[in-house]
Formats: sequence, C-alpha cells, structure tokens
Amino acid sequence: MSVTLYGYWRSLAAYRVRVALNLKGIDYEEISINLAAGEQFGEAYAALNPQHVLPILNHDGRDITQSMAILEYIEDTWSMPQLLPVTAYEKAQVRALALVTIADTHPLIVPRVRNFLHKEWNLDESAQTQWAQHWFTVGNEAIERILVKAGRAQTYSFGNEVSLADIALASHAIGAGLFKVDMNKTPVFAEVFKNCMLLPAFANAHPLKQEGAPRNA
Ligand SMILES: N[C@@H](CCC(=O)N[C@@H](CS)C(=O)NCC(=O)O)C(=O)O
Repeated sequence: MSVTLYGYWRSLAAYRVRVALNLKGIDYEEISINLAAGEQFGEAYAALNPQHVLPILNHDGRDITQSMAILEYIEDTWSMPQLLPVTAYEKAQVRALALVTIADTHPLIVPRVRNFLHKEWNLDESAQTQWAQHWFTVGNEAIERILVKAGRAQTYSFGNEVSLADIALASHAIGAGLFKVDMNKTPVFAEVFKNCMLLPAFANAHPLKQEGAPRNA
C-alpha cells in the first residue's frame, strides 16, 4: 500500500489530512509543494490538481483532492478509530461543524485570496492580517455558539470521542493562532482545542513542526 500526501508546512487543509492519517495509524510520505513560491501553479502540480491547491492524497496511485473529501475517504477506507458517529443526525452535526471552517472560513484566508487583495486592491501585509483576523474571529464566535448550543462539548466537540469536527476545529484554531487571534474569548472552543492538542496525532501534525516551517515562529 502506498499513501502520499501533497502538502505544505503551513497548509491548514494538509494539516487536517495529516491528523486523520495519524489517528488511523497510516504510514505516509509527504511531498511539500511550496505555496509561498507559487509551486501550485507550476505545470507539474497542475497536472495533478488543475485547481492549483493543496492537499492531494494519493492512495495506491489514485488522487483525491479537497480535505473534506479526503477525510471522508480516509474514514471510509480505514475504519478504526471511527471519526464519524453512527446516526445520520449525529453525522450531519459533525460534518456541519467541520464545514463552518472548511467551507466558510478557511477559503477566505488562503494565499490566492490574500494575493488578490494585495495585487488588485493594494492591501498591504497589515491590512491582509486584519482581514484574516476578522474572518478567524467570526469563525471562532460561530464555532463557540454552535458548541454551546449543541451542549455536547466534553473532551471533544461531540462528547469524549474525537471526530472529523475536531480535526477541522483544530485546523481553524491553529490558523487563528498563526494570525494571533485571541482564543480566550471562546473558552469552550479553546478547551476542545487544548484537549485535541494533547493527542500526538494532532500535536505532531502541527504546521510549525513540519519541514520547512520557520523555527522561531
Ligand atoms: N477547500 C480546500 C482548500 C484548498 C486550499 O485552498 N488549500 C490552500 C492551502 S491550505 C492552497 O493550496 N492554496 C493555494 C493558493 O491559495 O494559491 C480543502 O479543504 O482542501
């Protein structure tokens, strides 16, 4: 069996995939595509993913894109530990929370959006940071309210078993941290994140622990 992840140290979507593979105990090789240098736009990578984005998971020669699709593929392919609950309603709750960040927050702060803000509208580094901080804060507040409303956050988002929602939430919290957004304002979310990071599967996948990450960040 061969499993290869096309990722980049800073990629929050690649982080999600690393965590899922770690939780399932799957050995994989990671190939780094340097987003800062624009490698995603090169011909070689475009041939793999015409959307020019990370991550890709290659399993036995077949490529899968989009982190949510990859997480679901990993869950369907390697059953234990289960990262989705059993009932249709509970599964929908987990997916919905995961998508708050995967679909509605993260896409707003990716390099191509920030590059557009810079090139087309002249937003400098500090304005771009404010933009990212704003969307992470909106996301944090939504996640906090959802966790409180569901009333199930114990160790993790939905009880005491890790789910795909926790993987997504951890990626969000790490992104918020990289942009210096205060997690103390969302205490339930902060607690879930802290508990996730106690697990080696989450901690070892952290962007700042990957090859190429700045040592003093
Ligand atoms: N919705 C996609 C997000 C893909 C995405 O935007 N990935 C970022 C890295 S986290 C990327 O490759 N960005 C390249 C760019 O914006 O130019 C997923 O969850 O996989």
